[in-house]
Amino acid sequence: MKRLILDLDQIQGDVLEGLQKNVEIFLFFEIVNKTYFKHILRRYISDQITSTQQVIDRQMTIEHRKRFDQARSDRFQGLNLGLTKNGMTQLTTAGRPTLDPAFERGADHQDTIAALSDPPRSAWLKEFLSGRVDGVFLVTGPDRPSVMFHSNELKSLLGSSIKLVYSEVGSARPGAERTHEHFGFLDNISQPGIRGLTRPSQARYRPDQGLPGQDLIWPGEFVFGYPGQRPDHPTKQGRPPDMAAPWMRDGSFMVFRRLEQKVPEFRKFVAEQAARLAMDPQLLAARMVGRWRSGAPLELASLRDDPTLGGDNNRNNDFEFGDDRFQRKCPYAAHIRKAYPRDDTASEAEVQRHRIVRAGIAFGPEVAPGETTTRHERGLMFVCYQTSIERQFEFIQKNYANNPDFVGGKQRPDSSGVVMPGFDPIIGQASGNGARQMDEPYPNYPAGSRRTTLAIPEQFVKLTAAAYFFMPSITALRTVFTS
Ligand code: N7H
Repeated sequence: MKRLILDLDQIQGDVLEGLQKNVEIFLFFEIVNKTYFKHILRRYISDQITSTQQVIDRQMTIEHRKRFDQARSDRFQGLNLGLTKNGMTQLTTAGRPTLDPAFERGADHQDTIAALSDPPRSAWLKEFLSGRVDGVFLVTGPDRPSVMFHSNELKSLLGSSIKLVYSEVGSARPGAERTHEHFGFLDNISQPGIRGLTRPSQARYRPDQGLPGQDLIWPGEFVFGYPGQRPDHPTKQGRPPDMAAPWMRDGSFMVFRRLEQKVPEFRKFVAEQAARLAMDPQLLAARMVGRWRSGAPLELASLRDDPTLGGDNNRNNDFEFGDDRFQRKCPYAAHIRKAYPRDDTASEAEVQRHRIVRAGIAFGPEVAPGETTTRHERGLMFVCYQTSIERQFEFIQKNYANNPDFVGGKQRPDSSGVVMPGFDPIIGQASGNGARQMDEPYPNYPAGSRRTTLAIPEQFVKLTAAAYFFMPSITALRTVFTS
């Protein structure tokens, strides 16, 4: 078989590996002078775009320093650029082909909002809607001053060629919460492994996995120009995704969603509902997510947190759901079981066609003392990459998280009927902001048959802005979009 070689110098660095980011500023802009913008992009910016190869080299430096206990901190700057359909139209003089239908519709289209049960645009951030978003610069770095410095430099370079529509700074949470999102859970544990990039940690015994439990996925699911998954087989090579133009090669679609998290409200809800159900609040929160705050998965630690397991990359993702037939260990509706059901449906091959690479970052301050209802906006700048927005991100949101019938066809252990799992309690949305519920918040593990339901009257994760971007290859940025 021909060796699969990814052009890592061409693929933007955030797409497969994620730019190194303690802090990241998102600059959403409108192009006001396209000739000037193209000139600056070609002359000064395209050479500064961070590639996947650079991200990998930097990661090696970081790991090398860690291994030899060298104290020097790394000060890597990152820069990536995404364009919306409007931005692409602005920059392609001779017209452009039609791309992915979801991309062409856009995240703010009425049909997209209706299909995803998103809040209406009237409930989105006013600043985000204050202009046409043509593109986004992602500027990343080790701390806020350096990211602000580079983003100010970039803005002055771009001068009057753009109008800044909206910007937001994301940053890792402080201290021990550094790698945790605002509800308190360890994040960024499970990502698809990428064939041709992710090295199998046990090549001999598990050639189709990166870290244990991390299934390898064909790169065409995330980057154009490479083989994708085969619809009828979980590991065999499939066709590359269709490209409307050759310049799509090494590019990827990015979904951006600004998701506000109502942290005090979430904590209060969990405490009250745990008291009602006579269970440990930490266990209830874990059953909503599918992992404990430490990252330990319920499939491997069903009743008690196991922080050593949570922090062990060789074990914390090494599980399936199919053998947990009656949701005794992890509810069918738990966020990670909904978002990536692994082997729990009739076709694992099909599930593997709905994967995404996530690259988000937290935003907003810590909960202040005495903040019992949200006073300061905080949440997740959610970012994910794929080659089909419809089949990947939108499918997960619509057909899994928002669909109370998914996963379908599961029986109760006493054969008393079919289970209705309910909504993903973290990101699921009911149409018209309707009420949601999930099945089995209380664990029947290892045995038992207590039937419980969690009614979730409010949304703890609220969409406040969204957009779809194309992340072109570095050569496409230097040529097609700047000539
Ligand atoms: Fe989710 N959370 O803190 O509860 N997510 N997520 N997510 N998410 C994951 O395994 C969270 C969101 C996925 O491979 C973890 O890396 C929050 C959206 C997928 O097993 C935690 C928000 C979508 C996975 C959270 C949010 C997804 C995943 C466990 C919003 C897509 C991997 C850490 C504020 C539509 C599943 C980990 C796997 C994991 C949380 C958003 C999808 C803790 C708070 C919008 C595919």
